[in-house]
Amino acid sequence: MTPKDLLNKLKEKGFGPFVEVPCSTLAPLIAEAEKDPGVDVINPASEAVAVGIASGAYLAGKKPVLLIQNSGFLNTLNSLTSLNLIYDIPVLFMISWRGHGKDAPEHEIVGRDMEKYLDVFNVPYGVLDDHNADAAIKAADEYMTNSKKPYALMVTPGLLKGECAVPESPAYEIERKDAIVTVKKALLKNGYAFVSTNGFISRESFDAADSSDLYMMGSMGHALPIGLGIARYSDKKIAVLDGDGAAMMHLGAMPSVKSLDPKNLLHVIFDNEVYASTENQPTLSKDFDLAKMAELSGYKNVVKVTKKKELDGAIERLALKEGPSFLLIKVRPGNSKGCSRVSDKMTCSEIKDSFMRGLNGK
Ligand SMILES: Cc1ncc(C[n+]2csc(CCOP(=O)(O)OP(=O)(O)O)c2C)c(N)n1
Repeated sequence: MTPKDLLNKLKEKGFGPFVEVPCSTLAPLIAEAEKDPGVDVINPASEAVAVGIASGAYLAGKKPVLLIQNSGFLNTLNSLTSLNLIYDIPVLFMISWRGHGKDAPEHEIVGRDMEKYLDVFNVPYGVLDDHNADAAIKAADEYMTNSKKPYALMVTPGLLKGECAVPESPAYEIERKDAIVTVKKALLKNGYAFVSTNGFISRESFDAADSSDLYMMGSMGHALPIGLGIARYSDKKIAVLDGDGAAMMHLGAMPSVKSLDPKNLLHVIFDNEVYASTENQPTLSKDFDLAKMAELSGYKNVVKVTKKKELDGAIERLALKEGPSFLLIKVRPGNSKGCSRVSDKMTCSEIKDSFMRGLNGK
């Protein structure tokens, strides 16, 4: 099925706006919607926010569609159960079914039990294939009109084929991989332990130096909270390597820095203003200064760099300072080629064991 056909069928039934938090499986449909001037695309920072915006759009008379990954469906469950299902607010969940068949370990559990989750939360669903889009969308529309409850359309990996448009690159000169290499080199020398966010940041970090880091595969947006927990109970210096999209997904973590005041924490965000790992859809950081957020959140040292020549000195200085410290590095979109998933080399449990041995010395 082409993403354009699918989008047109949804438009014909009056669906929109399209509220998206990306998954690479849905990337061609998101790209198609982004370039259609007749479609309103909204890019909130998390699926939990997305379901709120979509619900508001319904209240104002729209027929909203959520475009989200199944891991992100789990981020919507509070609103689903305590808003949509009890106030009768229908939104169409279009959910990528990662973990349907062989996939990366972070998708295994949610993928295997996806139908059970939908059943348990009383969300009827259809699984899109190459031929059933008309019937599936009609069934969704009728159910939502009659019951005023949410409905889900599942999209399996590989179903949607097409271009994933890349927005114009910001003119930043630093490549994310080069920044990761520079940061890791300086911090390893100073005895830091690392927690790195999911997606290509962990892959590139593993490729840069195969140290005993907590390379996250899933739980997007939780690198900082994990780092805060470690920093509070460890004497080691802790570096959190984060993405702008991931950090903003759970931005509510940052004010905890003020109350916990971890002297041994350095939070580094590689800010490319997009979700590079899922084909460069825009995040909100183009117009939201994460360094200002860090200042408000009580980090003691806050530094922002946009130029290669500033990065070396900035990281060398921050490595030695008492924290909590924050470094925002503006980098170019895109991913370096040939970096394999860390989980192709180690199981998640092995990653954790290796990290704990490095941290605790046993
Ligand atoms: C809850 C959840 N929603 C969506 C995804 C899909 N996903 C994986 S990596 C990623 C992008 C990460 O973007 P960012 O943190 O900005 O780092 P970048 O890849 O741009 O360096 C997304 C959206 C996910 N893993 N989990």
